[in-house]
Amino acid sequence: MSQPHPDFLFANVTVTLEDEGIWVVTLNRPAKRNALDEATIEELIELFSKAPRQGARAIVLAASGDHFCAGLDLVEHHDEDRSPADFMHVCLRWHEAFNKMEYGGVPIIAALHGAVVGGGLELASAAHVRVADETAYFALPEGQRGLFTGGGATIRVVDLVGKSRMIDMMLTGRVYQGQEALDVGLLQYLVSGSSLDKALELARRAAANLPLSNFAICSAVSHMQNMSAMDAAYCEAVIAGVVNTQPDARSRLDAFAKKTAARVRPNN
Ligand code: 1HE
Repeated sequence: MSQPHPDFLFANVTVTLEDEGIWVVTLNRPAKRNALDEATIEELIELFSKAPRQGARAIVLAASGDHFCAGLDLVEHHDEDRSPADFMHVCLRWHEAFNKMEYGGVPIIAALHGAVVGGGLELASAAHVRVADETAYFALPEGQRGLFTGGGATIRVVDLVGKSRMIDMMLTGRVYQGQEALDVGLLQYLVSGSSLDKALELARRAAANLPLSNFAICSAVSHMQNMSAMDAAYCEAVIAGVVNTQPDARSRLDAFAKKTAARVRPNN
């Protein structure tokens, strides 16, 4: 069962409903390498603002064509000839979209291929899990374009790879791909087949968790990173108080106590 979501019939982003409450969100402007123009960002804001309240259990973020996303729409940026204030507001809309993703409480698994560059990497880094195939490559070409990041890379890409690597990527145009991209932390899964298939498999696994647990995992961890250690520990206790006593967890605990629940085992 895969059908278009009737509430999100957008021009640049398609949303389909799969089974088990999984949504597949696909950037759908391949002729422009899925570059992010203002209209696309507004679609992402609407979608990721509403998804947590509309029953999404997990979301796969994918893209059509040969590339995941070429970042900021440079042609629109050139044509608009924006003022500093105009572009500040553009960036604030990007932050709105990406914060809704990171803090929204619904697991988002990005299925990456081809170019994941500039703002495309900023978008991917707002997902909770990144899966890439062997065609995927990662770069921050802003320095070469006479630009700077504006969609959260100074926060999220630094979180992934560290300050020095991000600065190197921007200064020198360094491109990461394959095993090296995995090793530096740009992604969590590198697959030889389809990143979309793997992302769907992971989304199904995440969707089998209780929604309140996923809400905590996919919002609280990020909020806590912004806090002092003392405040984060306090917040963790309060959230665990709510999540770990949820009535829906009782049957899972009961199954463990009765030895019918799966045990945690090594992979091989
Ligand atoms: C675009 C864009 C774009 C392609 N904005 N239109 N981002 C970049 O610096 C990446 C710029 N793009 C590229 O390096 C390449 O296009 C790709 C490696 C992604 C793909 O290469 P290729 O050979 O498949 O495609 P192409 O021939 O370069 O482009 C095909 C079309 O897509 C063409 O349009 P057409 O109408 O002439 O056919 C391109 O203009 C269009 N296109 N990329 C607009 N980015 C909040 S601050 C964020 C800062 C940034 O993200 S800086 C941007 C970094």
